[in-house]
Formats: sequence, structure tokens, C-alpha cells
Amino acid sequence: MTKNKYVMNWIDEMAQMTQPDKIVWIDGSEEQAEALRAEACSTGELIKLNQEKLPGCYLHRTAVNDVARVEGRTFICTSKKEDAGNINNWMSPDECYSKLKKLYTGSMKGRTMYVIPYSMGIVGSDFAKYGIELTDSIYVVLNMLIMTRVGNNVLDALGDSGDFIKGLHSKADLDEENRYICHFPEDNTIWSVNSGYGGNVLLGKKCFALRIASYLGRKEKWMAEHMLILGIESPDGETKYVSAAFPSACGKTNLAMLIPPEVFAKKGYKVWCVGDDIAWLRVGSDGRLWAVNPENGFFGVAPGTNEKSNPNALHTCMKDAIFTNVCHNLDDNTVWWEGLDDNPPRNAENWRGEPWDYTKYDKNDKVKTAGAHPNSRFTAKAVNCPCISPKFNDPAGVPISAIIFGGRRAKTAPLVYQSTSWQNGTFVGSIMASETTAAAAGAVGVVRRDPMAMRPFVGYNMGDYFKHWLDMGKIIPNPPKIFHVNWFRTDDEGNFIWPGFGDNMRVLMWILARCDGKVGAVETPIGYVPMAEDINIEGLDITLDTVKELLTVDKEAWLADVDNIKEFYELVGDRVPAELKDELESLKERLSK
Ligand code: OXD
Ligand code: MN
Repeated sequence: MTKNKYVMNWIDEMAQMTQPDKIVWIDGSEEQAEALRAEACSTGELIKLNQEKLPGCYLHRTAVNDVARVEGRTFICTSKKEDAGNINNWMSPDECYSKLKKLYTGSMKGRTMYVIPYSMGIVGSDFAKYGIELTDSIYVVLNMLIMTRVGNNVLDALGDSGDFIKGLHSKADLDEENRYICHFPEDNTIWSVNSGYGGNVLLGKKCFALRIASYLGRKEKWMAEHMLILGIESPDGETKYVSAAFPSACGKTNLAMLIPPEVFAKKGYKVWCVGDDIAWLRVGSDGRLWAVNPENGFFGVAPGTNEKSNPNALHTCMKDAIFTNVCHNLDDNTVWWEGLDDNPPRNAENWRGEPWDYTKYDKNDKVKTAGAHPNSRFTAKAVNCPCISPKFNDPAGVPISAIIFGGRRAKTAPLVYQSTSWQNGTFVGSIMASETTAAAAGAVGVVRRDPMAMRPFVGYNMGDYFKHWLDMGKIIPNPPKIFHVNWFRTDDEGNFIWPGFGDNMRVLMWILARCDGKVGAVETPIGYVPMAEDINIEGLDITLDTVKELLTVDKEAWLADVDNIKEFYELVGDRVPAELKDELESLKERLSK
């Protein structure tokens, strides 16, 4: 515990409102975690899985109406509406506090309030930021113990400072109509109510490490981004790091943990995962941009994870993991999800906990017929990942050579291209687009603009966020080069042309060669595109012509995109920096030539 008066006064105030029966401080010890797991199993909140096959693993089911982030109910509550901008939902802080106070009043009656002191980043490091989450959910406590660094040492590091993020979460009665995920960046506060789904309630993750942190990063001249971080070690032992932003469920976790294809593995190349979802980036004393993953675990999408797509993730979640909304194999008390293997369990319960008949599976209606919800998850410890980077716990982070943006575009974007400058790279990030996925509630399969993969996560006006990117470029003496990739180009029948997964390393190798000035490129209206023969396809079942096809820039499709980008910039509003509008105009000119 602590004598910190800011902490104690705030907890008092929150407890008076929510009225829990008791307050329990989470100390980060294994004994306490084990007792909480036992308690959650006794109430059915968790199911203990087969401890021989899945040691330390548990299954949890959320309410059926509570399976994804709810962007429509996520608010940025700044005093001035224009500071939240047009892309965010906004409520005035006064209105929001008073609305939510009603929902929180008495919401923890008969329950325990858990106090979770946690750090995003290594405790005591320059990157670290501290938070305290108050919650009435054991599931949240156990997930936060995996996803963040929790315990008394956080309180020691905080000392008597009031500089921490105050997070309040109550499941209340899981009422969908009164579900709110609200951020008060001017008060370092997050209030989440009526949900039990990870992205809405593990407040260290999207709420703090992206929305609040992006706001702080702008104020303090650093960046909080929706990016994986990985290192590629060459046979001579040197490791280069890249960070990459992709919209939710576009394979970030797969790329972060990729297995090098034979052609590189046999030469001694290795890939190390530093992070799969969030990067905090700061300018180092050497003038480069340095990154840490502020999290301590992975909250990965289960469906589609298998021995081919991501063996490292699969091994990571075979131990000490919490599975949420996957299918329960009753024969051996293990778990299963679509895409794990071709052998669905015959005696099983689906993600809702109902008897499940795999023969009724219809891929067009997964939520109803699948064993596992399409957005079912595993929460797993980073230290259990076979390819976790030796630098994962390095307080200094890792120096970033390249920033990679990516989207899911069937036709427009080539396999890879390089921007021509930091400003042009910022433009490339600002026009990212992808199809929507199951990670967010709402329509699936619709193309939407998702700048830097941050559309749902910028804690302030998107136009100001673009400006912050441009401003950062001015204070990084030796900035990373910026690229864009698209693994998802399809042929006329809708089949993916590029093999993806581990073979994406072939593209990363071109990117690193560009960073080292070791390879040429073709100048196109959108930027530098590889010469087809510079993408190593040794051992692949595709031809040079296919690579050429993957690298084409379809001017007509791009010109149509230009109009769509213009509309999007108009939606973002008048704070879109003039530099980016100029970039758009010059792109149009180059395409029209
Ligand atoms: C996630 C997301 O859960 O981006 O990581 O939705
Ligand atoms: Mn994410």
C-alpha cells in the first residue's frame, strides 16, 4: 500500500461512489493471483483448463453482447469539442462525469474493488508511465497481471507524486445501452462502465497506452503508436529494428512473431519480437528514434492462429494464458478455434457456452455458428514467447530503422513502397486504409480510412495528431525511413497473390536494404517501388512476373483514392496541416502526368 495522498484520496472518492463491500490491493504476487484464480473458478468466472496440456491456462466467457471494442460508445472528453476533433466522439467532461456517476453509484455493492497499481514500460525507466486501475472484475485483475507490470514497486516508484493515470472500471450490470468508455485526457482519467471485454476494460492498453498516451506524447514530444516492434538479426549478430502499424486484425501479431523462411533461416537470420500492438517512441541522445513496447503480454486474436500462421503465438499461449470466448473442447478440457487445425472437437461448447455442432459452421455467419467468436482472444505473457527479443526488458528500448504502414487493400497499394521524406511518410500514414474487421463492433468488410492505424485510438484531434507527426520529424536528427506495405493484394478471383506470413520477411529485407542504401528502386508517383528482382523469391512458388504484378501502381485506382482521401481530410477538419494537403495535391499532379 501507499501513503500517497493523491492515490488515497482518489480511491476514497471512487469507493464512496461505487460502494464496494471491500477493497483489495493487488501486490503482484503469485500467491494472491493464485487465490484470485481459485475464487474466479469457484464462481464460474473462469474455467480451469487441462493443466497437463495447458499449464496455468484458464477459459473465460464474456457476456454475449460484449465481445469487442465499442467505438460508438468511446468518448474523448476534452473541455473544448474541437480538441477531440471530428473523428472522436466527444462529450464535455462535466456532462460525462455526471452521466457516468449515476451509473457508478452503488455499482460495486456486494463486490470487491480491486486496486491495481501498474506500469506501462519498465518501472523506473525514462519511458515508464504509471496507472492505477480500480475494478470490480477478477478477470480484469488477472489480465492486467499478464498485460502490464503490476505491484508494490509501482507504488514505490510513484512515491508521493500525483502523476498517474486514474482508471475506474465497473462491470456494473453489463448494460449495453449504458456502456461507456470515456477518456478525460486533461485529468489523466479513464472511466469504463458496463463492459467486461478486454479492449474496453484493460485500461492500460488502448485507453491509456494509446489514447491518453498519445495526448501526453504530443505535450511531451514523444509518440504513442499502434505499432508492433520487431528485430531482424543478421548472421553477423547485428540486429535492426522496425515498427509497423496495421489496422486491427491485419496480422500484426503474426508479423511481430514471424518465422524466417528457409532461405534466410539457413543463412542464420533470426527475428525477435519486441511488441505486437503498441510502441512508445522517443528521440534518443544519438538522434535516432527509440521504441519500447509498454505492455508485458499479448492480447491476441485466437482464430486463424495456427502452426503455420504463427507458431510462436501458439506456443506463447500454451502456458499461463487466459482464453476468452474460444471454443471449449469438453473431451480433454482444452480449447479450440476456427483455423487452429482441421479437427474441430466433436464434444464441445461454443464461445457462448452452448453445446456446439461443428457441422453447422457457416463462414458467412461466424458469430452464430463458429465454435470460437471471431474476436476471441488469448492473453499471454511476453516472456513465454519463444522469439521474445533479448531487448524486451531493456529500459532504453530499441533504435528504429524503419516505420512501416500497412493496410488491407485488394487492388490499390503495391506490395511495398517507400516514402520520399518524413513529411511524405507522414502523408502515407495519414491516408492508410483498410477493411473493417471483427476486432471492433460494427460492419465487417467495409473499407475505411485508418490513419497510422490510430483512427480509434488518437486521444485528441486527428488534425493535431498529423501535425505532431510533422513536428516530430523536425526534432529527430536521424529519423527512420517510412514505408507502406500491402500483403493483401488479390487476383481477379479474389485470391491473395502474395503468400504472406513468414514470407513477409522478404519484403522486410528489402526495406532494411533500402535503409542501408544497399539497393536501388523505381521512382513512381506514389514513392519508391522495388525492382522486382530485388525481392528475394528463392524457394517461393511465384514468378518474377507475379512480383512485377504485385508492384504495379494503378494510376486510375489511385486517382479515385485521391478523391476519397480529400473527403476524409475534410472530415478530419480544418486542423489537417497544409503540408499534408500539399502532399495530396502533388500526388494528384504526379498521377495525372
Ligand atoms: C486490438 C485492436 O485488440 O487493435 O489490438 O483492436
Ligand atoms: Mn491493436
